Amino acid sequence: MTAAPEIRSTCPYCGVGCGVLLQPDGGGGLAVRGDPAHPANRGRLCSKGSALGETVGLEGRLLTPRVLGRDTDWDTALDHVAARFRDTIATHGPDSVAFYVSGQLLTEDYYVANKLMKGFIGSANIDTNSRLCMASTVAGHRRAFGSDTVPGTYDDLEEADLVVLVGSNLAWCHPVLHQRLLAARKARGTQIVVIDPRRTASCDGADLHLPLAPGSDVALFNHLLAEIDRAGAVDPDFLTRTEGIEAALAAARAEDPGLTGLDPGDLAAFCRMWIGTTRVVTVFSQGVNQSSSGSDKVNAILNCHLATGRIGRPGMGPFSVTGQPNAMGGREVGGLANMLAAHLDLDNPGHRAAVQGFWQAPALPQAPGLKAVDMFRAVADGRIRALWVIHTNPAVTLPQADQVRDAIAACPFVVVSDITAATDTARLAHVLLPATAWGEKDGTVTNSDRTISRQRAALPAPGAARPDWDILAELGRRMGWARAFDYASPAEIFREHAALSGIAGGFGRDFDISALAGLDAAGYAALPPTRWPVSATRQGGRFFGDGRFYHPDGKARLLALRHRPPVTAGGARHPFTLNTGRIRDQWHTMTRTGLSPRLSAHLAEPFLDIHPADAGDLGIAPADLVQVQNPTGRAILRARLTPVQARGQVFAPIHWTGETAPSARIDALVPPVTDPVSGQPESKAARVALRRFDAAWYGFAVSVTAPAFDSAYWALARTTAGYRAELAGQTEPGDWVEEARRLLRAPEAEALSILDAARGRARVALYHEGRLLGALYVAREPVALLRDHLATLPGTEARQALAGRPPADQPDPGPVLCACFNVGVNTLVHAIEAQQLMDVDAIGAALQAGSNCGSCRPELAALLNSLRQRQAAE
Ligand SMILES: Nc1nc2c(c(=O)[nH]1)N[C@H]1C(S)=C(S)[C@@H](COP(=O)(O)OP(=O)(O)OC[C@H]3O[C@@H](n4cnc5c(=O)[nH]c(N)nc54)[C@H](O)[C@@H]3O)O[C@H]1N2
Ligand SMILES: Nc1nc2c(c(=O)[nH]1)N[C@H]1C(S)=C(S)[C@@H](COP(=O)(O)OP(=O)(O)OC[C@H]3O[C@@H](n4cnc5c(=O)[nH]c(N)nc54)[C@H](O)[C@@H]3O)O[C@H]1N2
Ligand code: SF4
Ligand SMILES: [Mo]
Repeated sequence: MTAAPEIRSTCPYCGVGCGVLLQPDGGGGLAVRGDPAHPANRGRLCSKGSALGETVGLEGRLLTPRVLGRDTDWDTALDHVAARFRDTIATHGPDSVAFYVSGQLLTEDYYVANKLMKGFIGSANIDTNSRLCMASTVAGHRRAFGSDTVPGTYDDLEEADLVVLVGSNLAWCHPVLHQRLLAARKARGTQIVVIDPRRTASCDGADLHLPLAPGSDVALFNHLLAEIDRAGAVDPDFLTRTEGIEAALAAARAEDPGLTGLDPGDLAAFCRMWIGTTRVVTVFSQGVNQSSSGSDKVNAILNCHLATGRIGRPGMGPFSVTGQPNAMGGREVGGLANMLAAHLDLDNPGHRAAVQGFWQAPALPQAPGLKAVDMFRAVADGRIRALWVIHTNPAVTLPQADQVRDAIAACPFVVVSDITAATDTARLAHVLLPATAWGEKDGTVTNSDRTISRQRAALPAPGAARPDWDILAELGRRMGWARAFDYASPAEIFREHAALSGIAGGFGRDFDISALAGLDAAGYAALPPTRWPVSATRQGGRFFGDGRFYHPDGKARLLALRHRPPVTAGGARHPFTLNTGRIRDQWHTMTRTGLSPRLSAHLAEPFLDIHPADAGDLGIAPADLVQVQNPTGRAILRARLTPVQARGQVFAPIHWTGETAPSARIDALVPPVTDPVSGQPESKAARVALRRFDAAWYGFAVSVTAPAFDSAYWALARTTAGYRAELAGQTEPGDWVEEARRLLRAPEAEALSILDAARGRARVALYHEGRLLGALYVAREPVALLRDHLATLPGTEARQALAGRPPADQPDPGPVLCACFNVGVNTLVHAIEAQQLMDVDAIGAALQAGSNCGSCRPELAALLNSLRQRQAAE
């Protein structure tokens, strides 16, 4: 029997939008490899894309609709939702309901959600997690260009001579794009500068790292603009296509570059490099967007590119890399509360009339709806009485997450569409609707460089799960708009979306894919990756090289900007700036990546990175737990002492939740401060106080089944053998053997134990018919154990589990660094020293590490570097 042909699709994670080839195994599994024909990745995948096959199982999936915790059928669930929405609107008006959606929805899903809320319910109360992600860029683009247009393409990163990464950890967050950049650097010597308060994996291989003071990007780029002018590097011809240079320059000259806290020599070197390199691309991401001055940061960067005319030509331009797989598609359909559809403006009566006519909609809102943070404020104070959350987890990821969680819990009617019921948000829903997941659904996504790619189904829809567009359309029909929501396929929706973009094109807007409006089912099925615009007159390419912009006069705007410090609260009582962000191998709230043992091995526990001197001042030792606190909330995290953190700043990852580590919900600490223009929250500059968390006991556990923890601190991760967990508590139980049986949910298990009550030490191994069900290791200080070894034992006959380390003849590989080939740090150090491996490629040749997806290459380089430094010091 020959295998069925591979199915082309797109990775569901980051905005790079890599093409994948899927091969179903016939038993519900999928083999996944990079698509060599996709222009974004040309066959490459990062660690997350490579592990997609480990995340498609049905374990934990929501498979039937549920009303008030009871399984039911679609008719019952949707009739109930339609009735509650209708009643709420009838009693309290259309603005008493809201949708909170996601940049991970497919364009077709998103289009239907936006049409239903803005066109038919008649409210603009639809906002999206893109508010937490891309809103400042959208605002900055619109202010400068008159439209939300990404001018360049990925090729520009390869054709540039200088690439500046501002607030972007490209190595971990857009790994395949970073690999493309590093390959270009090898081929043509591209220079790389990283502008980030902390030293990240993206700094390995960079020429210069500018550790600027948090929130000081406007001061930095204002200084650059003033220097551009002083050096005579402005482009007078291009400036005729812009307005505002004089005011922008006056503001820039008045700025104090000392606000950046940077070494003047480094600052001067950066300006020289930027000014002296025509082919310069400035990449920016959440260090720019997620700020109370986010839109100004964006415009400060755009100012420099406009002043020099370095935009829209090969190898030059500002480049916003988008986070989510369809952040761009969401902007195209107008999914934000202040946008219409097809990049049309909600506040433009002509645009409104055109969309209303096209949709044959009863009413269109005249004013913007509530932006994410305000939307949940309105949920909290009862203005919003019916809420539908689709494909996002706001109880974890919004600022002030504990208060948001409480507001959702108190909302009279909450609907959640998800692929699992085990999320902090889904647990609060009155109605849960099961959506088909990546791999099961069909539609399109647009990546950071405007390339529209198809996601295609390779697996059947499990249980009663339905695609998000289908659920939304069904609700539209049940609310009385049968004709407007009479969709039978995503292809039909895509055609309508493409036709509407033609109307926008008629208004002279950038987003025009009208040439795809006639796509038939076969054409949609076969649609290859296509960069917009796609109209009768335009095909892909770059924007703005010709100096034509989308403001009514056709010109761009430079803005006069001044540095505004992050909005902080707490003062001297909260002396640390809390920076937050991502780690290499997890995706947001981990509902997918957390299922993969390989991905969970990289960093298995939430942490707080802190400078060793700050930790010393506070009496915090490595591996201690730290309590982080401010007026908004608190968290408990594991301390990692590291000089990559500047003094006075700490960093924590965003990924842990009530499901995986309830004390590590980091947004519990982020106050609801937003950028005044974009409404995007300041997610990277909360002020916090720290102190050592005094635990009475610390524990480590491994288990075949999901344990049931309730201690003050716990963090759970998947392993090939089941689970591993870190624990800590404030009161010691009387009997550790019984406690182990309770926590590991094995009340009947046989126990082997070593107990030393006087010193507070306990080791308990639980067996059933000779196989290890789980084990618990406890001490009064953080327990030192060979965790990676112990994590492999559950399910085996391991009699030596109590020893806490492998038998003497079995070397301990150490924490996994290369997820693809499961290579641990100890194995690497040993091989590097024994075989004199000099570079990352040599490591790959010897151990395979780093030779598949390449995501760990920056860490391999850092390891080599630190060994070299150690040797030099010896
Ligand atoms: N592995 C992984 N990849 C992802 C995701 C994921 O969850 N996991 N999520 C995706 C999504 S949705 C997004 S939005 C992107 C985000 O991608 P990135 O923006 O690259 O990621 P972050 O870690 O949020 O933040 C980037 C950097 O901003 C820095 N920063 C903080 N404050 C400042 C400041 O004031 N100025 C400057 N210049 N820098 C600052 C932080 O130190 C951090 O290193 O990643 C996408 N890719
Ligand atoms: N402090 C701090 N907070 C942040 C950030 C930060 O850097 N710092 N970053 C912000 C950013 S940039 C982002 S993008 C957000 C991300 O935050 P969220 O969007 O809230 O996080 P996700 O885990 O991506 O949530 C996606 C949800 O959709 C579900 N899901 C998966 N597939 C499907 C499907 O096909 N259909 C449906 N209906 N559901 C599905 C998943 O199970 C999961 O529950 O977090 C933001 N919050
Ligand atoms: S870089 Fe990685 S996560 Fe992003 S789209 Fe490509 S494979 Fe997926
Ligand atoms: Mo994002």
